Amino acid sequence: MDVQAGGEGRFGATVRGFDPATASDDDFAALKNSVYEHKIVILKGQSLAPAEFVEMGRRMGRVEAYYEPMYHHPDEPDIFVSSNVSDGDKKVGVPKTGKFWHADYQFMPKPFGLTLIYPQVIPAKNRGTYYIDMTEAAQRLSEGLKQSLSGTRSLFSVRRYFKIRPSDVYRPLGEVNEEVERKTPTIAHPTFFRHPVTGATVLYNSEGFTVGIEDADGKSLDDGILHQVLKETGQLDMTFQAPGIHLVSPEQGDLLVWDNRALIHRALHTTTPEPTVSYRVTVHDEFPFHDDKPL
Ligand code: 7UC
Ligand code: FE
Repeated sequence: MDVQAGGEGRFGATVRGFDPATASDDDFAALKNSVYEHKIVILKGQSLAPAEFVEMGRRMGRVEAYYEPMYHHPDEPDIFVSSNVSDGDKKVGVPKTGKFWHADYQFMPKPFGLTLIYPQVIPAKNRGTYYIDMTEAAQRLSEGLKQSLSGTRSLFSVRRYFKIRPSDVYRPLGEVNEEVERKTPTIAHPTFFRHPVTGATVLYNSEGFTVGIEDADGKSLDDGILHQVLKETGQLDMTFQAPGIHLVSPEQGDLLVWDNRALIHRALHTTTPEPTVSYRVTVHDEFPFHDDKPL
């Protein structure tokens, strides 16, 4: 396996010559170390069937299927399908997923440590995903904001980006809302936590899923503070030119693995009617997601 940091002028590292079918446990451990070190690794030249992609995830930790079945691959429920393509008259997966800044499962009590994305059909225009390294963003925050956030917890909910399911047609919106609050109640994570592998301070916050911030006594901080966090980290910049925003545009055969503690991401969806399909497997690594001790 050949790891090249910043290969091809890109964020993260590029890995060539990694074959999941023949890789040893040590090879997988080395790959995971590269992911924690570089935050995102792009494995080149992959050609995996859906079951092989899931198997690769299993070599990296405990795979967890998405909680809403409408995203599942018909043969491999552990694969989350983002797709605007219909298979005959059967729709597979969900279109326009993740088109907002977030970390995967950030609204759940135990988010995934690692996300694997394997693009299947790549559009020619407007392809890829934006990333922000929130360990770097934590360091860049203004001193005043760092102080306001110190020792706080951030509150998370999926409510603003929960997708209406086909079975929700004709249901009252209030009833759907109640179901979302019951199944995925608002939960808290430390605003700053220590990354269990790298020891870096992670700023755990996103425009998509953070719904509030509270101090150690459970008292809500002014909403202006959350706005300032989103602004200083670049999440409100709709030109995506802010320092710290990186675009990764994969090509056929690329498989991306990223550190879902350190990075937030935002999908760039094509505005043209081009087909686009991407498979995702999410994995809990062997470390606690965080130690639940706000810094
Ligand atoms: O449809 C979507 O954008 C899915 C999103 C609400 N959740 C992805 C995740 O893993 O948190
Ligand atoms: Fe995502």
